[in-house]
Amino acid sequence: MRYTSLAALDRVGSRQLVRTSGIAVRTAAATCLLAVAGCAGDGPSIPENALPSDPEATLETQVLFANLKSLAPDYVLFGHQDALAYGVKWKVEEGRSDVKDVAGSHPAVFGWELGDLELGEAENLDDVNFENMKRWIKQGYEAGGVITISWHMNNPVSGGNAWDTTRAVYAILPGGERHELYRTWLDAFAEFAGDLRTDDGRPIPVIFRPFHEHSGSWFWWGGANVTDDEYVELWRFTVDYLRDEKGLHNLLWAYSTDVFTDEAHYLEHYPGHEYVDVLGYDDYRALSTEESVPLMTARLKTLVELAEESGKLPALTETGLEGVGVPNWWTGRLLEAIETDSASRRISYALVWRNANEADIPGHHFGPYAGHPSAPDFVQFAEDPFVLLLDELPDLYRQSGGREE
Ligand code: BMA
Repeated sequence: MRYTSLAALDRVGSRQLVRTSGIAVRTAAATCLLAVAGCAGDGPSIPENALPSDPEATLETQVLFANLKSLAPDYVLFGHQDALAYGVKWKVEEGRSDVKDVAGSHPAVFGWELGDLELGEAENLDDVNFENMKRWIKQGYEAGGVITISWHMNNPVSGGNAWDTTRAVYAILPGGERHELYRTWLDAFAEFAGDLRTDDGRPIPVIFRPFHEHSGSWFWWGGANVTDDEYVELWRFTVDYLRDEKGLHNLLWAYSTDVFTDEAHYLEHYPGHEYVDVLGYDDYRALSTEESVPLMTARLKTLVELAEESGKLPALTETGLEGVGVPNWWTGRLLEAIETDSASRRISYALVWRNANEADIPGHHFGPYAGHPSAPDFVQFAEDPFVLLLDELPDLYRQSGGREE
């Protein structure tokens, strides 16, 4: 398949994707990847407002960020949590995902979860082996996908899990009684992230989304369990420590609330533009009824406007309807919420949560799977030229030149 460049896509118009039997073919020849990055000969010159918050971000991380921003106005990348690890009816089958079973391609965005890494466990809280996870992250990256990581971190004060709302943030801040413990947890993260490398040693860019859904009160780092100042200090310390002390420069930082009422609500606890790259939010509510779909559209508009003003990347970092009990949920609700408005459609990606294996948690799936009543609608969703799966992505990691595959 010939992949072309984003710049070429821009020049020839952004609708040069032609699908043949579910496989996208891009028609224009590759010249230079990014209009914003300059063509071969110009040298790398990514404009200021396209740059990630880390001034020392690796070139690939910068290029990914700029490329995602360049795609955002015209496409939405579809993501799925734990896609390569298991599905509703299978576990650990190399090369398989429920999304691929249904639509012929893996998702464009691969979400992964680190909960229990901090305890030194071999597997995360959902029984995904961390060594396997590293391999799948590499596979996803090498196939051209986007990697994002969340962390349902255990409660560092009570020893309970992420949902144990014993107040704890104050204790892990510098000077707090659990601060040294928290540093060891970040060290574990740094070791994990440090292993995410290509064969020739280049760090794989990751959208890192810690302390998510903090506008709700169900995690120890959220809502009533933390003050504004504590949250901001925790976020900044975490960025400074991983970036400056541990030397991780392959991270794009995603700030990701739960549902919110307006811009001011969204920005409560915001740590500042120098500490954030992606403006995201999680929404499991709006798409549960047809009447509330416009609520998601309105929230996405707010995100897009904020992100475009500040040079950030807007994203629907988690969504889904558990069990997908509405057969046309994909086109009738998700696509409807994103695509119909000229602002909301400018988000970068939308990720649905995991498809838990039916032997572990029956009915706890947010993606489609083969034979599920929503599968035909998912195929239609995936075939919409606006929606990109993995097989339709241009090379997101290169500044110039497309690639032949
Ligand atoms: C939640 C559920 C849990 C899971 C957690 C972390 O939303 O899916 O079963 O343990 O995410 O992945």
